[in-house]
Amino acid sequence: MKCRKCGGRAVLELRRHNTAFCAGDFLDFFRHQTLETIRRWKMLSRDEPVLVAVSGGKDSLALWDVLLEAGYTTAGLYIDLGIFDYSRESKARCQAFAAGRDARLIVVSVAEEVGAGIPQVKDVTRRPTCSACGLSKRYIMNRAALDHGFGVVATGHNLDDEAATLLGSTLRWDESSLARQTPVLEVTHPKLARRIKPLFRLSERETAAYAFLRGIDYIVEECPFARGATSISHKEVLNRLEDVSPGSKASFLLGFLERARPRFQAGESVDLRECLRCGQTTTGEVCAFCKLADQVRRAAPRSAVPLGSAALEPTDPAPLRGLAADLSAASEIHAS
Ligand code: Q46
Ligand code: ZN
Repeated sequence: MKCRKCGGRAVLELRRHNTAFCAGDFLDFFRHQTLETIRRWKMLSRDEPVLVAVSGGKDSLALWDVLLEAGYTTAGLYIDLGIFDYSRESKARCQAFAAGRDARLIVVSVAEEVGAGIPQVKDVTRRPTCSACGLSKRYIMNRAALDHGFGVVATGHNLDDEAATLLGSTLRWDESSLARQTPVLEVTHPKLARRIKPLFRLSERETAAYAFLRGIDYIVEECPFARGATSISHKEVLNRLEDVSPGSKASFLLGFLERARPRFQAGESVDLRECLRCGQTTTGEVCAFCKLADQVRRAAPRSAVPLGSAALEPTDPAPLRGLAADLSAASEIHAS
């Protein structure tokens, strides 16, 4: 297999683009796709500082790497969810990445903000774990951006993430999620930072290959709470479709963004105001994050296990689905 660009030995075949690249040309392709996405979707201007939400995984660290290389002014934001070894190891990866590039990393701990880490929050609220976690992450991302003077937050969502979210929302015909699914969430209130997803046209396999070829040390295990998530089944279904018809994920997502989303967006109007307690945006009087923190506070005296303790740490190995996917991308590179 030959590189389409230089004719040298290719290390990765991209069936949906009907092409293959050597290591150097693949890295250029990846950077170009990311920066072109930023330009075409008007995500960022050249001199606009951007806060990059990093989880320690391949996608967000690959994104930060591309933005740093391209000369953007960035800081990383790591949100410590307090999820046992997963959080300890992912935080260490982010700190090492930042230290190795002399980049600024802001760390915010959910336990300090809400009163307990995500595993303990899960025990005191009726919300599904990922819903409480997602709410906390969105809130902290926005507040950290405003507190530190960033008007925009970038996340590492890739094509597989976005296509799986779209499939889930479509299966439920969740019109408000469909209206909000976009790679650029524009601000509709002065207290909101713009949210952008510059990797949304690159697949999980491509970000794994980029991180591997760049020597980025990222955490391959997924969060233990990801086990059994419906988004994983949606990704598997889409992977099967992609196998028989390369390009399916991209045409599903891009077709939606171009042709269908404007119709859902038209019916969506939300009246935002400021939370009476914290000043962040909400549709009611007190925001969902403040209510969550209240629930945790009320539960603290009743809890048998001190909130914030790691006594409930699971003994099962962390799910290795991410590892399997990444190894297959890496072994393709080795084998070729
Ligand atoms: S939402 Fe759920 Fe993730 Fe939070 S609890 Fe883990 S799996 S980290 S993307
Ligand atoms: Zn609030």
